[in-house]
Amino acid sequence: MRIVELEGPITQELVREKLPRASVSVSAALESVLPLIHEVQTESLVALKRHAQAFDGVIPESFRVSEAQLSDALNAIDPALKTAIETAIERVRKVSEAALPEGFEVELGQGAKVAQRYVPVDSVGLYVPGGKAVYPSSVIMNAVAAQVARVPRIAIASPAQKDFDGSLHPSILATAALLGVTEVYAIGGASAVAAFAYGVPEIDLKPVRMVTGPGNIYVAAAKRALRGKIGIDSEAGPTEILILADSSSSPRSIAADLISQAEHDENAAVVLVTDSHQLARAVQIELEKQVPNLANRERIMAALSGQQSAIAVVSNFADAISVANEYATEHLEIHTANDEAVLAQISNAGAIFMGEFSPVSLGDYIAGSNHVLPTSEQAKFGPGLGVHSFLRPQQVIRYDRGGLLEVTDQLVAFANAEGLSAHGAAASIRFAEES
Ligand code: HSO
Ligand code: ZN
Repeated sequence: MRIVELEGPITQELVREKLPRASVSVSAALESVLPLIHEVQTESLVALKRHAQAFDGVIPESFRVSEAQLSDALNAIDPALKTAIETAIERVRKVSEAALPEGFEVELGQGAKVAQRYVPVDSVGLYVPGGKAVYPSSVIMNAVAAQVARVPRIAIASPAQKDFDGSLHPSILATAALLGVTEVYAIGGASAVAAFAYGVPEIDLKPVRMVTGPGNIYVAAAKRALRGKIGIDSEAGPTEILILADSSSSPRSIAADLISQAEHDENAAVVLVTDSHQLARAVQIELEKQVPNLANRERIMAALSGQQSAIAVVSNFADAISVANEYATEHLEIHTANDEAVLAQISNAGAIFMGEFSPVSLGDYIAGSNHVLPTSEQAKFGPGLGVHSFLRPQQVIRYDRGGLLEVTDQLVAFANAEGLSAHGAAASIRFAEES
């Protein structure tokens, strides 16, 4: 991994220049995705069959997964994995429940109340990739948040697998079964997003209101194309980790955590920011020691040696914190002599992992936090996925006669100023004699 010296002042421009993300162009993928979406909209099941043959190499016997297939997968799952999935579901559920917003009512005067309530969307389609990455953990993160938000209908789609007779990967099926999600489809890629948006009458797939979940660049392009017709979660770029560490930290643990996220993708962005040259070198040595023994070493090596990955050495720790804030990483780890003091100065990060014993992989699976997080600086303005993603705050206005009367003159003054006298009349007419 390259070492780059960063001299203050630390600006957004400097950080973008010295620590650039890999460039991944969703807009280029749009061109090939738009015809696929149109075909699903106009030809429905016929298009799904053609796309399955072309992209998944197999046409599933039934695009809707049967309840028997779900329970078979659950019966066959490795018991240790089953326990892990159950623990993850339980912990993510507890945290999601605590995150449920409560709503409120404000009394603004006699007989003048405004309340806010949270209403779930009525249906969600969760897309689950089926290619090189099979992530039952992502099924949990999306589905549990939607369940705790009380979304009445949750459906899952994932590409048909040639190796599993055109059905889905068993770990996905077993996870769906453990979550109690029974509406599951063997439909992949952009076609799945389109099927969720437009519905597929022949297999009784009704359109959903929102599509969430990870996917490759074509899935991201399909979500971008259909946004507005359906709601989507934020667009996910390649995984990122930034570690803030001082000389008190453990190079071995830090190297392992950097590697863990490099394992996802050649384009994963892996960054260490430190004020210690000694730590920088020690982490480099650790990386060289650990990487060759790992199953995914080639992908890891590609990510670590990419331009998007670096060890940034700064001249003081205040600059390190500024780099982290300007970079606005998906995952931030803090390994310092005083992690809480550093946390207090962090504004921009998707999720923050405190100290040596809170690695990102803990959050990926079983901490109880959600692992669907903002990438590509989106942490500067937006959150990751959670119960809030599936809830709409709605305001409820409750004024009685006295409450309205008290502000009618002011309302009329406003309306006249905007040249909209009918607006004013809509209030004042209630208090005028009928002529
Ligand atoms: N680190 C990924 C999530 C994940 N890791 C799934 C393992 N499985 C993006 O936050
Ligand atoms: Zn991960």
